[in-house]
Amino acid sequence: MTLLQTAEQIQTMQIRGAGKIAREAVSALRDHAETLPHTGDAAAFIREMEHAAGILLGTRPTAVSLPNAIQMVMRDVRTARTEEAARRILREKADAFIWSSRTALDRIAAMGANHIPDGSVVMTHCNSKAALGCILEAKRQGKNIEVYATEVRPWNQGRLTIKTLNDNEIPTTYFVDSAVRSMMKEIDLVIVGADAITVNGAVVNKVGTSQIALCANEARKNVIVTAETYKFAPRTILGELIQIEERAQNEVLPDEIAATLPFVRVKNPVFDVTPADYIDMIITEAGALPPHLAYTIMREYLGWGLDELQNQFL
Ligand code: RUB
Repeated sequence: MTLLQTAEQIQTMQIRGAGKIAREAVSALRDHAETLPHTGDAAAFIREMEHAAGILLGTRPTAVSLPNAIQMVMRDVRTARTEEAARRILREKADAFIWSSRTALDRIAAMGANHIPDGSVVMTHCNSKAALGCILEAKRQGKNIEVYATEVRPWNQGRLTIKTLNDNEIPTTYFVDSAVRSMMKEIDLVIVGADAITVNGAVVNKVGTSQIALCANEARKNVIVTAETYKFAPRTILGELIQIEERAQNEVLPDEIAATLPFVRVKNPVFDVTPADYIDMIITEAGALPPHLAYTIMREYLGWGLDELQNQFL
């Protein structure tokens, strides 16, 4: 698949989910470099790779895993002195990112499974590889668990989730998003993924997550977020906001119906923000942390200490 095809598939959601988007984007960058002729001109090679990175970055705005992954791969490529060095660094960094991303999922699954007691009923929302990993690991350990999964309008990612759960013989209950509050009394805890986590510990995830967290808070049920450290958004330290993707209105209301309703406006935000107060724990590969330790992750894991921050303002 070419880089443009990968970009198109991310944009049209054939490739989706924050972790997968990051891994596929990094693979596309690595494979794109292989298609470029060797000219000995490092600057030209780096320019072309920056252009390619820009195309990938323009696909979807919310999942911070995408810019973080591209930055991890491109950072040292930019300072390479020869084309061959730039190519080698790019290959090594891309492979390292993909490997560490998979390892992170395994560690999160192991830690998350510890928080799913035998006999419990877990609610999940959307289709998160990190969240599902914990549920599958709990099942693998022989725990008797059940899952409540939402439909996830308008893209119905819940169908992907229930397919995986069914394939793994996990008893699952499927329901429309608006039934979340009614279902709260039947579940024990909530586990979801994340597209971005801000410095104040707020979690950006599939729209509807914040309503689930609000209902869980009311019902005194724990909300666990599972997220690899590259889902933390260091630039929120500088006051940058996470852009919430708004997709086309015809994903919600067909054009032919909308055409008959000239006074009706359709909004289609695909993510929302859950404040830290509604989250009990964020499970990362670095450990299970309370959300207010988000800055520690940014400093220790992503290298955004106070020195780096000051450099941003110079
Ligand atoms: C996917 C979504 C997922 C997160 C985490 O939204 O909100 O919960 O991306 O997923 P979309 P993962 O379907 O719009 O991409 O844990 O797999 O990274």
